Amino acid sequence: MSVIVMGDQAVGKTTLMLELAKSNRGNVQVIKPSYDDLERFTIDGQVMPTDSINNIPIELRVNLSGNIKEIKVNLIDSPGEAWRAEDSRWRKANPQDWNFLLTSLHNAKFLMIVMAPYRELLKNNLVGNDGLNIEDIRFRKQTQWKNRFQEWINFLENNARNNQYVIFCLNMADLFCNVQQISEVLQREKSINWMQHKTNVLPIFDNVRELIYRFEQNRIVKTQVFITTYKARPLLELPWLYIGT
Ligand SMILES: Nc1nc2c(ncn2[C@@H]2O[C@H](COP(=O)(O)OP(=O)(O)O)[C@@H](O)[C@H]2O)c(=O)[nH]1
Ligand SMILES: [Mg+2]
Repeated sequence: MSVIVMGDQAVGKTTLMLELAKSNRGNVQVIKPSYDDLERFTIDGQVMPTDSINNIPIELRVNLSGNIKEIKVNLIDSPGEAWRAEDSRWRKANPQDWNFLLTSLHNAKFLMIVMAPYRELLKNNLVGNDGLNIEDIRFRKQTQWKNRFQEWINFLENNARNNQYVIFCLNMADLFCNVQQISEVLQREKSINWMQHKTNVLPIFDNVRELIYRFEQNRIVKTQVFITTYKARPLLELPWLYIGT
């Protein structure tokens, strides 16, 4: 099965994949490729901006409440420019790549949309601790963030099939909530009730909840929402447990 990872520039798409391969502990293990193989996506320990489409076959071992399952996933990482809705410069300059992405999207079982948090959601101290600035252009103001979300919905309405699993990941959770605390709660859970999970996470998507509901109305497969961060393993793994279920 294939998973396509979409999202604007520098929101953490590549990091989510790389970090998953970094550790062999936890409920999701990357059997192949090794982190060393994936290091070609980094330079001096930093993730390089993705300037081309990377189609990476990975083998995962997921532990679903004691039930071990090995899954093969074709992970398609993409450059953020490809998804810029406001101008299609990249698409015009790279027609073949764009075609490949659209075809991949059409054939994928899971569509993962990674987003940075909006500015008002951020906690000043957490952002500061990470050496980031709240004014960073990745952190859109709430209204702009909502508009961007609407653009994703429009895009999905035009390009996604209604039996594909759409996953919204609000990444960089470490900048807006206590990820340690959430991780501990997650680790205590024996099995995950995905409906309940969605109910728990949706309040963070409150300003776009109506957009999500409207989008879902005519879909065979409902959407799923996550808050993710590479800084807390349980949150990093969760979308993959869902995919493995
Ligand atoms: N604080 C924080 N920074 C992150 C997180 N994920 C990614 N980043 C940072 O965001 C930058 C862009 O990440 P990258 O994976 O290249 O984004 P991509 O362009 O979407 O693939 C890097 O400097 C990462 O270290 C996260 O969960 N928390
Ligand atoms: Mg990238």
